[in-house]
Amino acid sequence: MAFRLLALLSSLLFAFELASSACNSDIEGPYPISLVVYNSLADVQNLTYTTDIAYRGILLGAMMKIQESADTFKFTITENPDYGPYLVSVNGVAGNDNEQTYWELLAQLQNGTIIRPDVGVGCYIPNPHDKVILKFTKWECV
Ligand code: B12
Ligand SMILES: *[C@@H]1O[C@H](CO)[C@@H](O)[C@H](O)[C@H]1NC(C)=O
Ligand SMILES: *[C@@H]1O[C@H](CO)[C@@H](O)[C@H](O)[C@H]1NC(C)=O
Repeated sequence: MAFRLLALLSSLLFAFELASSACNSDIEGPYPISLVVYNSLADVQNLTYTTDIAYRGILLGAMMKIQESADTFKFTITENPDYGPYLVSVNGVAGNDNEQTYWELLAQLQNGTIIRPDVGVGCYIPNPHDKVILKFTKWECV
């Protein structure tokens, strides 16, 4: 008797799961990315952080999540009316126009290729397993 009830219950549950998974078939879970803070102008160690990012979530969201959870990661931005958030400083190190320094945004894809996104942190959508690199560096005048 108890067994029959259990069997009925579990088949009901199964039917329910089928129905709900059919409705939610478009839902994609979060995926992991890592973030490397790399100061190419100073002799300091890289810092690496990892987090989960929402399916097709923006990098800025992942950075805010890391900032909340790791007290060794802090950043500041300014809002540009055309291009959104500009990354000014990371962990107290700020870009400086006179010294032509800035935080460059790079991403190492899962297959090793390093790309330089053509958008900033507010628009870049990391791929699953991206290693996002925030590189403090200089720009060259042309
Ligand atoms: C010069 C330049 C830079 C210089 C700015 C140095 C300086 N202080 O002068 C440096 C090298 C720092 C730079 C960096 C980046 N840039 Co830039 N940059 C340009 C460029 C060639 C000219 C801008 C300019 O001087 N306009 C004239 C002045 C008078 O107008 P302005 O409004 O004051 O210009 C300011 C903004 O453009 C701002 N700025 C420059 N780049 C970026 C990028 C972002 C995301 C933001 C929010 C602001 C911003 O800095 C300028 C000076 O203050 C433009 C392309 C173009 N031909 O316009 C790309 C451009 C604006 N940059 C772009 C990008 C993607 C970046 C980076 C994200 C690249 C990377 N992967 O690292 C980084 C920013 C990273 C960060 N820290 O957030 C894109 C933005 C596209 C978008 N929709 O997001 C553009 C359009 C080039 C492209 N790929 O098509 N950039
Ligand atoms: C820091 O990270 C950059 C970018 O991934 C890499 O090129 C560099 O070798 C690293 N430096 C150290 C000391 O690990
Ligand atoms: C790595 O993947 C990117 C994007 O999927 C692709 O454009 C690139 O050619 C690949 N590189 C290698 C070395 O496989």
